[in-house]
Amino acid sequence: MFINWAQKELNLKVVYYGPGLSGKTTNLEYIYSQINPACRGDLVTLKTREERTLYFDFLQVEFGKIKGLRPKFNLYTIPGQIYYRESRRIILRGVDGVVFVADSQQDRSTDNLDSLLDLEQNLIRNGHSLDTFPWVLQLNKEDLATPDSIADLKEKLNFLNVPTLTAVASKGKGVLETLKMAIQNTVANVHETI
Ligand SMILES: Nc1nc2c(ncn2[C@@H]2O[C@H](COP(=O)(O)OP(=O)(O)O)[C@@H](O)[C@H]2O)c(=O)[nH]1
Ligand SMILES: [Mg+2]
Repeated sequence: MFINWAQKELNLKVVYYGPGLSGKTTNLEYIYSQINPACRGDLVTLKTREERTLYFDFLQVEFGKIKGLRPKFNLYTIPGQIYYRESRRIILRGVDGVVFVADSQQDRSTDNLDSLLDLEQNLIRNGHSLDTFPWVLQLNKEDLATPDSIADLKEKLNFLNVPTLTAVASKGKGVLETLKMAIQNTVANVHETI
């Protein structure tokens, strides 16, 4: 969180976390395509040749008012692949809220869990932890899931009973709903601190 009192701006950082290819970039692309250009900045995406996220994607959106301040939500994605651990740590610095984008396909179950544990470790490094930090769970790729895999994911990933939504990010389903929930969650938490 960063407050620019001269500009009456409240900057909040929301990070889309999750294993590689779960749909984090797709979420930001859809948000970018749907939000009035007056209320958002450019979508900055750094990609490798294989079109996987190398460092991060970034998008800034502006909504409403909080205690007379204009909140700007800085949305970031992390690179999910194991070897970008250092990038994830850097991106998580100063984080105010997290959207965990899980891949609902049955064979990604272990990858989801590994990524959630990685998030927990990195939150702890920042003085937070999953059980007190504002985060929401998006079960993405619902179109490729079986009823079993959704139930299994809820059991494995939602042991803390956080707000949970299913989504098909590639079709825009559940994307704005997830963002709204993440923003509400994050704002409720900062309200206590400003
Ligand atoms: N079938 C399906 N494909 C999806 C969905 N969301 C994303 N994808 C695809 O999954 C791939 C990886 O998505 P991407 O956003 O790059 O993943 P990231 O690594 O988490 O950023 C892309 O080909 C997307 O089009 C979804 O809900 N359903
Ligand atoms: Mg990506």
